[in-house]
Amino acid sequence: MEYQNLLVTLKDNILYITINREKALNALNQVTLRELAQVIKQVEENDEILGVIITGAGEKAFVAGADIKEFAGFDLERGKQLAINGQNEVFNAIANASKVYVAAINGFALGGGLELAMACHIRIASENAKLGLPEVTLGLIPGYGGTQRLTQLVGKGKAIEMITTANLISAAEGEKIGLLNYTVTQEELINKAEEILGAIKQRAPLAVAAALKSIQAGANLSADYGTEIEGFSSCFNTSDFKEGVSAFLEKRRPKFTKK
Ligand code: DAK
Repeated sequence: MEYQNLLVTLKDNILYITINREKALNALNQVTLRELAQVIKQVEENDEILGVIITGAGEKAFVAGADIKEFAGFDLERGKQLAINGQNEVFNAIANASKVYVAAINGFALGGGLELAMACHIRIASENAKLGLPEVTLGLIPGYGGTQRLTQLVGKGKAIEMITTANLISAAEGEKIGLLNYTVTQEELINKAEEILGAIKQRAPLAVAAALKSIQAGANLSADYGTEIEGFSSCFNTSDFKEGVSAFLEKRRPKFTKK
């Protein structure tokens, strides 16, 4: 099947998904999210697929977040609906999948991009990768599960630091705090993902699926995505959101007014 913003290939029981909007640093717009939802659904239905690798086109970015130019005009209701749809059809659908997804992070993984990587079961990054949740710079909070998944992966203290400072961290730091499984060179990135899936492919698929289901059931028990969606969508009604997005588009520092 042909996609506008994805390259999708099946080889040796592994599905390779490349987000292919290199000029926009592979930012997730609505078309890309819809296409991802379609592919993720097919992964569950296709017995030939035993594992998935998600990466970004080029050597600069995995995904530099949701598409800021697109969501600049959203209001509370639209933001809320899109957050719910995105959570259900893409981010939670990956996390709850019966096959292992590996994020091969080949550069910037920011905002919705890091949230996509965190929805995957395993994360490997190239040494040049930079990771962060810069939403508060835009007057927003993470809206695709980031407040919950980052906390689960790195603990509350580091998650609060990363989300409230909006600071980016290096791949080395990401590995140190448990956000990444491995850091490798750009050349080694896909090989490392294939090596891990190569082992998983030889194991009993039903047992792998049962293990994933059991681990995820525990994670879901301690996650509150509803509060995140409420907090995220309420930000769309603030002047600080409009200012944060305008400042990004005008390439200047934002001036927040707490309104
Ligand atoms: N969206 C749209 N375009 C983006 C983009 C993004 N997230 N990131 C980069 N680009 C575009 C830039 O605008 C630029 O386009 P042109 O100006 O050439 O047209 C091009 O990609 C190259 O970027 P730069 O020129 O900025 O490249 P630099 O090397 O100078 O900087 C950078 C790289 C990654 C540090 C910088 O591009 C950057 O700060 N990007 C934005 C990072 C960011 O704040 N990401 C968004 C986080 S917030 C939602 C649910 C969730 C979310 C939103 C809505 N709903 C349910 C509605 C999530 C929000 C986020 O992800």
